Amino acid sequence: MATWDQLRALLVESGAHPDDVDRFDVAASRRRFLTKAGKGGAALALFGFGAGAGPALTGLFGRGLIPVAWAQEAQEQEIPGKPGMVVHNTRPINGEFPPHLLDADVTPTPRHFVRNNALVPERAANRDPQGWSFTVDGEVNRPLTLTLDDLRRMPAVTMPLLIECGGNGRGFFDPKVRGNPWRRGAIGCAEWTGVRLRDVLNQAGLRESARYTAHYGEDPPIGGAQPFSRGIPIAKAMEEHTLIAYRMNGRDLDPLNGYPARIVVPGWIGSCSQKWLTRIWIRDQVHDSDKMTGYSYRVPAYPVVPGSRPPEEHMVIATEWTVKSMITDPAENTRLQPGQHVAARGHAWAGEDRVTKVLVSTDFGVNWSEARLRQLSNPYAWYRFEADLQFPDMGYYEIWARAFDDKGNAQPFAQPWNPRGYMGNVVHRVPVRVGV
Ligand SMILES: Nc1nc2c(c(=O)[nH]1)N[C@H]1C(S)=C(S)[C@@H](COP(=O)(O)O)O[C@H]1N2
Ligand SMILES: [Mo]
Repeated sequence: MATWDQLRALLVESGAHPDDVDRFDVAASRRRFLTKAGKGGAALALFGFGAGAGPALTGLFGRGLIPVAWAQEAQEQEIPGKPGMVVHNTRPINGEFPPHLLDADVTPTPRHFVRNNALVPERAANRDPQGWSFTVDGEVNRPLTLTLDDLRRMPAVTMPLLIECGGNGRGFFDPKVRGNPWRRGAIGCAEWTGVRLRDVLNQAGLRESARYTAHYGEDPPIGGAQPFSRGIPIAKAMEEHTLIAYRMNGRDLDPLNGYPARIVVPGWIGSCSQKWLTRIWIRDQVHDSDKMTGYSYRVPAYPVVPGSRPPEEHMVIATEWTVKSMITDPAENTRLQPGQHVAARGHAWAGEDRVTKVLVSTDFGVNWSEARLRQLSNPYAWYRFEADLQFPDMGYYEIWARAFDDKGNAQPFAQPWNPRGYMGNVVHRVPVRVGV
């Protein structure tokens, strides 16, 4: 059996950047390396190449370009309801799908990522709505308790909405930061059905003193942690696209995505979208749970030196996403023939802002052309972009996509760094090989 060090040496010898190899030295994949890879050839196979492909790899593993290994991991672990999910953890469950599996305008439930801080509640696992309700209390005139039937009797809305984990893209942070090394797939745009949160809050009657929400769910914490809880300012809670959802893509919620009901706060980091909802506490101050304070879901108020630790009082709550895009077709590492035309496509989104254009490049950012761009439904669903590309000559290329918003922001080429790896929005680079 090969040791990790032997495999690491082999991959580095084959042209992989040591930092990129180490990025995969996370407990889960390490275990798989040790059990699955008997010798060097197997290690290369894990990275998507046949034995003897060593020399051809040189140059392919530029920094940040090591997606093949990751695609391979997808087959390793099956989570019920989420076939093919790339699983970072099983306790709690955390997993994502690679961009080429997220091409649909509306993300199918089996392809919607899962980000859990705690265990899946038994009620959700059993899909048993008996006895479930949630309360609204705190700075309200009429505290409420609502059952699933109560929710279903209220006016319902249905719309595709983006949920994206604040840590999506963390895997591209350099130096590495702790936390799930999400690549690009901790995002989904499912069609959610539910009631507007503001309808529920209006029913409870917000007091003048109401300032912030505090959300609670019934997922049992692991290892003595506080129950996972975050909140949002009242203005965002009252926004018409902020929902309490009880249907996802026309069905009951998936147990992993919050059955029987969850909050959906589109455009903001996913942690605002409390799953397995049990309580909305209206507060007269900014919510101050563990996950609202310190370095949790907070970013420095100014750009910091990569790897440094800014003082806690310089950290501010992470809220809405900034402009981003993702190429969903072709898949990373697609092989093409010289002269081949490629209809490239993907998604763009911009938190609270509007996407104004997406530029694409096939020559490492030297030349750019504007993709066709369409807003698909509401501003909190992703936009579609498409571009006709051609690769006349053989060689190694990358398709780059860069989205711009109506505030004049664009995606960066190098990921700005923060201590916990939030809000990653570096340009997506899809490697393609033409006749090589
Ligand atoms: N009760 C509860 N709600 C939660 C979480 C959690 O751990 N417990 N995780 C949050 C985080 S960090 C994210 S990114 C989203 C993920 O939603 P999804 O698993 O449906 O994709 O749920 C949020 N809601
Ligand atoms: Mo998240």
